[in-house]
Amino acid sequence: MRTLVRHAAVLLLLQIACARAGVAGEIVKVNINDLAFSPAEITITPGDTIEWVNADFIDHTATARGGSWDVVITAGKSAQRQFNKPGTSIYYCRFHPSMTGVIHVRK
Ligand SMILES: [Cu+2]
Repeated sequence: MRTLVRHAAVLLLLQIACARAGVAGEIVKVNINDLAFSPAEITITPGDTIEWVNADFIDHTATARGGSWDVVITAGKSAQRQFNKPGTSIYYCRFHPSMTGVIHVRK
């Protein structure tokens, strides 16, 4: 009987650990194609990571207006950034300022 209780306790701890790991978030992809972010506007959960996938043959950046963050996405490669704080970020490409995107991080 005691071993059963112990097993139940271990299972419960494992479940809590897995639930915590889930808080680390998901990877959400934003494609870059023909000088445009797609989707240009996206809503994510705190702890999620945006992965920009650059399918163009030229380098791009995802740069926050105001410059609080900056990610360089080399031609044909991808790059990531995690977002933890709720709020809205408007970003653009430093090399092609007409490329813009919006990230909403839910509360
Ligand atoms: Cu660009």
